[in-house]
Amino acid sequence: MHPEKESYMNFELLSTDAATHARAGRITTDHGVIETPIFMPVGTVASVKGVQQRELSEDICADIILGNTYHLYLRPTTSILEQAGGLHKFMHWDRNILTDSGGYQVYSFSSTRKIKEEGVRFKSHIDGSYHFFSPEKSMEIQRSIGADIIMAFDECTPYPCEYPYAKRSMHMTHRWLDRCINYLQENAPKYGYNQSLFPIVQGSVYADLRRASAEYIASKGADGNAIGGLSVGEPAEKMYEITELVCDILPKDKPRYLMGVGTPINILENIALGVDMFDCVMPTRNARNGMLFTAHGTINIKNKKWENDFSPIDENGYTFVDTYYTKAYLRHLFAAEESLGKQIASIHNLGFYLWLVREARKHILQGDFSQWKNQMVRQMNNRL
Ligand code: PRF
Repeated sequence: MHPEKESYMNFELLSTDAATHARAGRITTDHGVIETPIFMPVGTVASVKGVQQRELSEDICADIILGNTYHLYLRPTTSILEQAGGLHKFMHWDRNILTDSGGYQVYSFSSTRKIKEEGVRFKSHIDGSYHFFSPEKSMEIQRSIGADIIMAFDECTPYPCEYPYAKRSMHMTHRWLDRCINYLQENAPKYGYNQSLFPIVQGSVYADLRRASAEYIASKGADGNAIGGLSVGEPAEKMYEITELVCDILPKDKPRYLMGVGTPINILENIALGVDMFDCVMPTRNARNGMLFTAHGTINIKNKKWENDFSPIDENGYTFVDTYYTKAYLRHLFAAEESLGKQIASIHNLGFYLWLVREARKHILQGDFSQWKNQMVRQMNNRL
């Protein structure tokens, strides 16, 4: 699509907050513009659970969603995705897609897995069959899926993790990254548009390992860089400490993606440390359990106290559902176990997350991010 350029992805850094390290920027790919900071709804199996693509684009205003190599490889399989002409066409989503590389999902979903230098052997959580992922295989699958941003194949160490294991694992993740890069040098994208590889910083909670990993990742000159291995059970303060250290080393002129984070408060704190991109299952998973995020705190909509509360779900109205339906109605849907309840709650939560990052961006550009963030963090800590 852009033969004159080796890499089409472009990142413009528009503004950096004076009081924090928060940044407002703009990523442009062959599938459009992503205003940063951004939250990416998770659509593991070519579906953001309970939410239609039209709602994602028109109501929630998502510029980019996330898919998972592990799941898409098992179902619908790469053969089906190739026949469809890639994931964008298969699911009728013409904005951006990012795919995770599979490693992390193998660790969280597969009951048995064996990690070796060559790659990871694992058992499918669907039918128990055995499969093997290597850095090359992950790149090959991600080329067939055809996401705009693809992730390097890494090992996400658990928490806690002994220092020697974390160190060995980090070096293996670096060697795997080189194999991903080599593979992509020899194999062009399949669908005529560019795919940007984001490498992933690892190193558990050890400052010296994180520093070494960030320097190694930075030296690759990728279109964007990710921080993995956090939000795996460590205290939030530890996560912030590591994010700060890593952001200080990663290039300023490239987007930074913190994988699998997090609560609305985690997101604002990490934006303040210089992170531009986030994803998490929390807004959709918690919605399915009846938990709503709002600017004034969280709501358990299943609670009896909402039984006769006929006020709108959320007066702020992030999406149409917030003012279209009442709390009492949504509570009823959960009590009656109607799937519509989960759908409405998912649209609300995603709408809120996307509103939150748009507001953050607005305040960064306006120059009052820090005060706004501190007030939001105080407010969102409540249980309503
Ligand atoms: N690596 C990859 N995906 C991830 C993570 C990681 O470390 C995390 C950690 N929170 C979430 N998703 N590849």
